[in-house]
Amino acid sequence: MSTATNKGRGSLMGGAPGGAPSAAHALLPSDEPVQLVDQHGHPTDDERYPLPDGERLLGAYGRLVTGRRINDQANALVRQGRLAVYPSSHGQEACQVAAAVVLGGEDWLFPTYRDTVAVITRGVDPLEVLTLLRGDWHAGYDPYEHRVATQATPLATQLLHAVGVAHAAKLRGEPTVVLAMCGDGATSEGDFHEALNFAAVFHVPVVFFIQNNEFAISVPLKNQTVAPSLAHKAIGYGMPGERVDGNDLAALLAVLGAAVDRARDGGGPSLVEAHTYRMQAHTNADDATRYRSADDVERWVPRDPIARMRTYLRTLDLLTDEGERALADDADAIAAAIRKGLNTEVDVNPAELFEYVYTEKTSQLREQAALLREELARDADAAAAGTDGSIEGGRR
Ligand SMILES: Cc1ncc(C[n+]2csc(CCOP(=O)(O)OP(=O)(O)O)c2C)c(N)n1
Ligand SMILES: [Mg+2]
Repeated sequence: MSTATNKGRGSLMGGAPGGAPSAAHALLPSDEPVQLVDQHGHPTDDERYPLPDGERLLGAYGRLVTGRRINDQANALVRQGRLAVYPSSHGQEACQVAAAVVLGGEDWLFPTYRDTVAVITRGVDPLEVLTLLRGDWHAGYDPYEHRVATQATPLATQLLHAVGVAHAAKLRGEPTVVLAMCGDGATSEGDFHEALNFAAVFHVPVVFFIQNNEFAISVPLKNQTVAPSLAHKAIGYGMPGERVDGNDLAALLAVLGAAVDRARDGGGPSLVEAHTYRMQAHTNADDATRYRSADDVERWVPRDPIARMRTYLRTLDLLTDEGERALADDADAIAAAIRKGLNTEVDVNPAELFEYVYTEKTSQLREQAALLREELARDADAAAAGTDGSIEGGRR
């Protein structure tokens, strides 16, 4: 549908909807989120950002298919007791894939606990990523290898770390851009404010990417903010904000790509809000039926990010039956490797719990480590003697 707001240039393209009447207006997101391919798979007449070419979309579409398969597989592994927890990004895969593929090798990604698919799309081994959610290692991957920070569970803390890395890159004269992800709920944290303010004042190359999936566990967006949108918060810091359909892969690639280019060209930070929906419970530990209805969720089913891009690419004859089969086979192979890896028992050394955090352990940690060593030694003795080492077993 053609509206006055989807003409002109987007705020990340150096303009504002309909032509900016003032510098302040140029920072504002438009009223309607950017949408380049609608939910039926048809291109829109939104002219604010260029539609990515078919080949680029096809490549990213393959990542969507894999991302969905990884979400399904991880959920199944939770039910089988192989993963302790999994915050699924089912329905948010377009955000996950776009956040990773708009970055170059020199850039950094700062993800949250929900962004497993983004981390894998960036190139980190799926097994190493999921190790964290199995609970047997501090973080399963080396952040420096693919320039992906560890997945942050404390809300919004990663935004400050991201700004620090971007600031350092700028001081060193490196071309690095940092993309920092957070949820709608995280925008209520003080760290969100501090990160955006510091980034704007020091003009650092960082893109803040909010996945607004309408919930922070059970708290709906309306209890989180009464701002016109989360992207409108950007103007308070003096950076441009943009709103994008978070289930439209094409729009996400265009908008996040423009934000990254802008940061790399010395344009400073920006804030992108993707409008999406958390289709599944917060995690397996949450019962979402207690605070939202099945109808609420149903409404988002037709907006699925994978179905619409599939229709678009099939209409252009870029995606064929054979191509679809190959993508499904690739995704199955990744899922099979995840199953195999996570069904293999690993030898965990509990003493490692005390390693890798402090160069020099605190006195409490030294004490606790000693207690654990004693307990492990007792268990080993008990095992050798054929008893279970417990009080009931007569050893303590
Ligand atoms: C500082 C902090 N406070 C509270 C929590 C508990 N907590 C974990 S996830 C979550 C909801 C976050 O919602 P949102 O930012 O929208 O991300 P989503 O889970 O929807 O991706 C909360 C409150 C936490 N992890 N960290
Ligand atoms: Mg949320």
